[in-house]
Amino acid sequence: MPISDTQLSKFLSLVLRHQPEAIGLVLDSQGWAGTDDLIAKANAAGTEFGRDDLLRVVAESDKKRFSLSADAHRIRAAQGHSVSVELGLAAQEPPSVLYHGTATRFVEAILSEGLKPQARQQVHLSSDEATAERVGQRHGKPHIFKVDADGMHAKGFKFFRADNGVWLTDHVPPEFLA
Ligand code: HQG
Repeated sequence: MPISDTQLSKFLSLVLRHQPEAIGLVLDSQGWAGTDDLIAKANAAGTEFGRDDLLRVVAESDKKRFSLSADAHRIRAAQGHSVSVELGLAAQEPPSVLYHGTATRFVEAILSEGLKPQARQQVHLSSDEATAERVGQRHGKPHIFKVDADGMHAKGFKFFRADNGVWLTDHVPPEFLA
């Protein structure tokens, strides 16, 4: 059965971030899959879509979740992986302040342990508060942490900017959180 664009976007997040093996797909070390391979394996596993559908969902993704190679024959998730991938991003100087939205029930643990990647490969941060608020709402009553990215950068912590603008870092110790 053909699927909606929203379902296709969720399906792509699942196989490109978390469970490529669900359809027998293998990502390379940087998280890329061949688009033809992806389409063939998805269709064989009962998730029907074509190349046009794939390109439309990639282009229209609100958060630009997926990146295409220059020749559009390879695709990967811009961020959010739980499978181990090396995105190959160069470390960059972050904006002086970054934001992380979470749920109020996690605040106490975060203040004692800092921000940890949990199931993902890295901690996800945003450059604006509104995005952080939306991210936090996914988990419950939102709480926004301000991250002293400038202070972390000065201490040698590395920051990476995913293709879609999300900022990534390995761990944010509590002393950099407000
Ligand atoms: C929390 C979405 C307890 C953390 C979004 C978060 C984002 C802790 C949750 C992207 C903790 C993990 C990522 C600690 C962190 N103790 N809880 N020490 N450290 N946490 O979903 O950042 O729509 O893995 O605060 O827009 O919410 O999927 O991460 O609440 O960019 O494209 O543990 O996913 O993008 O949750 O979201 P997640 P996230 P997509």
